[in-house]
Amino acid sequence: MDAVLAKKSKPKLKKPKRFQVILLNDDYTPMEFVVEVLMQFFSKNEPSANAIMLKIHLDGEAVCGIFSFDVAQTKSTQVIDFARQNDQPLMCVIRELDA
Ligand code: TYC
Repeated sequence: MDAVLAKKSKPKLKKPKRFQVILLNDDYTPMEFVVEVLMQFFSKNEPSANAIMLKIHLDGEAVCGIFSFDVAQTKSTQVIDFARQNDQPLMCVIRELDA
């Protein structure tokens, strides 16, 4: 009986997509509020929260974390809800990495 050789199939594993959560600068949200957001929602310590806040203030935006789509979306919504509850215009967006 002839041997049947199974063709070696390539593993079809796709890399999971990653999403940056980005805070945007504005002229109104207090710096201390942004530092609080970075500590509360992105688990930053105070020096690193301060550094990220200043980068946003100077450059217009900064990446606060990289997550799966669901986590990124949830964080962004939570930050915007928290800002609106406190009457702040702070904006948070997500951006796909390597898209
Ligand atoms: N630019 C704001 C101010 O001068 C501070 C600020 C920083 C606002 C970061 C938003 O994502 C932000 N009060």
